Amino acid sequence: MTTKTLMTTVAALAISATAVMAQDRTIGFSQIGSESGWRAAETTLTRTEAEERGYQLQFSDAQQRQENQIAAIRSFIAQGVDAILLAPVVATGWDSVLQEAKEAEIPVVLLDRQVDSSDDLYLTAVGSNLVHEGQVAGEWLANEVGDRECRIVELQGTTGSSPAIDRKSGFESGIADHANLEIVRSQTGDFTRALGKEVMESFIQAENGGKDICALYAHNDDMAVGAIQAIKEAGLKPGEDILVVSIDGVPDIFQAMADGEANATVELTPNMAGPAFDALEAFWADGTEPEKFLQTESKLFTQADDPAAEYEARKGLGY
Ligand code: GZL
Repeated sequence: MTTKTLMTTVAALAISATAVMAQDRTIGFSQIGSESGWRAAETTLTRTEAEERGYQLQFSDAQQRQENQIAAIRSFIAQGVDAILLAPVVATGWDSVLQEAKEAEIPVVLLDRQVDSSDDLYLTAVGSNLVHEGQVAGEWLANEVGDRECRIVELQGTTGSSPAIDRKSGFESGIADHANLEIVRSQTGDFTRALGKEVMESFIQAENGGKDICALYAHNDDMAVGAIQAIKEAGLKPGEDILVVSIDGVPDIFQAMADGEANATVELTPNMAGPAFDALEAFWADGTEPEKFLQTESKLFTQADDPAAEYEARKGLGY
């Protein structure tokens, strides 16, 4: 056998061994639910990524209830999965179930949200800098309004979730040096379009038919899209009478921006599974311990960034 043939054979064996190793792997994924377009995209991309890497994915949709996530994790432990992906709906209440996974020697990777538990209870967390996202949104609005008085209404994410906590504090720091900007009403829309619309209707009613509102800051695009509908139904022009800034970068917010009905979004990548699986594969290969936080990038988009093209680029990516 020539050296070249030998090398080709070795390479082929190495690839097939990796594939066999991956095919032996079963991953439990405790997903929050399908509350937003972004969440749907994250689920789609996780399924695709697992399939491409030859993993068996056990998927659980918690319908945004922590007790369902905890039950799913316990079921994954009982099944003896090789790893668990967890997108934690809220930040607290995970210590005991994460301790059970640790005792079962099943690595847990957090996706897109953080937990208050000690970081020795999970392998790593993949996500964006949520505070930074809020700060970028606040700084954009401050720059946009200049010295004009601006009464802001805020649609918060799910109460007790790390994005709701961090995006609120980040936005407040982004406007802190601008006394002419003030958050006058703030309430959770639970990251959904329906509740975002409903809460915005109450803000409009409380604020002189919306005429006293200068801007909406929504912790995700889906609540902003719902609020845009409420603004239009009140006879006002979203994007003009009321500026709209939010976070995620889902296709429909780019469509709204192209229509002049939204002004800015901070993009959050839905591909958290790629870095998660890379970290798990390094850990399985030779015990490599990853950093405890693998940060994904955030990028501001405004109406100046060809939103129609950005819409086309994201349409059909599982949102
Ligand atoms: C943020 C993520 C949030 C998205 C929302 O990392 O947890 O959850 O911004 C989703 O669209 O509901």
